[in-house]
Amino acid sequence: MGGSELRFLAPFRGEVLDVPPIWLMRQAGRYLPEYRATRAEAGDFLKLCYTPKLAAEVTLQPIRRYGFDAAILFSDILVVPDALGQAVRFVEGEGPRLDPIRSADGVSRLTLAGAVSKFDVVAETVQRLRQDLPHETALIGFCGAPWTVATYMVQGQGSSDQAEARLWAYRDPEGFEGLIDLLVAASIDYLDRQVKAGADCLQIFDTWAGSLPDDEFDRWVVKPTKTIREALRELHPDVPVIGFPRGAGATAVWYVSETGVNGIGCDTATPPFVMSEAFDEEDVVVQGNLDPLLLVAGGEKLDERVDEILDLMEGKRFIFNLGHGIVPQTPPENVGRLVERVRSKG
Ligand code: 1CP
Repeated sequence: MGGSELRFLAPFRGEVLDVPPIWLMRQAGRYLPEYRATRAEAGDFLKLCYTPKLAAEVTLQPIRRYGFDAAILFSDILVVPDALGQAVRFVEGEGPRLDPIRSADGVSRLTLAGAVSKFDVVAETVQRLRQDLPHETALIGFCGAPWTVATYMVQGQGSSDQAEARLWAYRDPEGFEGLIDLLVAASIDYLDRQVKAGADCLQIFDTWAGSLPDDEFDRWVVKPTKTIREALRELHPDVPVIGFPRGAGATAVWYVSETGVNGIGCDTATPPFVMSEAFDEEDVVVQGNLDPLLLVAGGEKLDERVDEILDLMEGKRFIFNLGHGIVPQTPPENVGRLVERVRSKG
């Protein structure tokens, strides 16, 4: 697997590089014409995720263009509910739709045993990538965190406030816990298969971590992530796990020390002094946090901000990334400009 020499993994080995490794969340996606072509060939979005040849192709597209230090498996966090038996549809121009689950009864109809065949299709994509990626490129596997995946399963679609999951968690915590426990077990199994197939690093996306206050954050974000992290440490002690608890704010430090993640993804709103100092006492690599909209704006503003982030994180174990995913209206040449700027430093 060549894992140990990968430049991307150097910060996890404790090394500080002059030029930090770089990859971008949603680096494969609609801003790339070649993605739109492969997506049209697949027709349906989930079909793209479940066709290893096509999923591997779109994973490779941004690597060919920009030579990022890491590729991220092309899939979606909603593959897990789909595999568990809650059918997911992607409606063109609207986003995901699921038949909502709001009771223990609904959870009891899902099965982990049934999910394995779909998890194995994703693992096949990872295997292909292991063959096709340049030797110097790391491969990141991922899943959605149980809390964030649950918000879609309970709401039945994306939402700005995740109200249905939050209400269920308040009204019937034991029932809701049944769903979270199932997602913890499914995530461990899914990530384990990705590593066995060749993933060098894992990221847990908790896009909606910021919607929960203190005790709820602890119970639904921190504890499940800790369980997943500990189980994977038993299975694959050398594979680093990056947590991305978007919107966690000041509790991100607590999240790191409790969960034991090896990397912390900082979102766009994370202030510079938090990125550069708040994690100093933790054994953790910091990743982030350029505003994805600066990548749309481009120009000198983009250059200035990139330089600020590089200066801020000089001498730290750091991975350059955005604070959230690339948006579809991003001009591809601005991504090239960013990569060049980062690499010309140091
Ligand atoms: O039409 C299209 O082509 C679909 C657009 C798209 C893409 C490119 C979706 C639908 N998912 C993806 C890929 C994807 N999603 C990746 C691939 C790897 C990469 O290049 O980074 C990853 C890691 C995700 C993760 C994901 N999916 C998250 C967590 C990260 C984040 O961005 O916050 C979430 C919340 C989703 C759900 C999802 N999938 C797609 C959409 C439009 C949404 C958001 C739905 C909503 O909340 O309204």
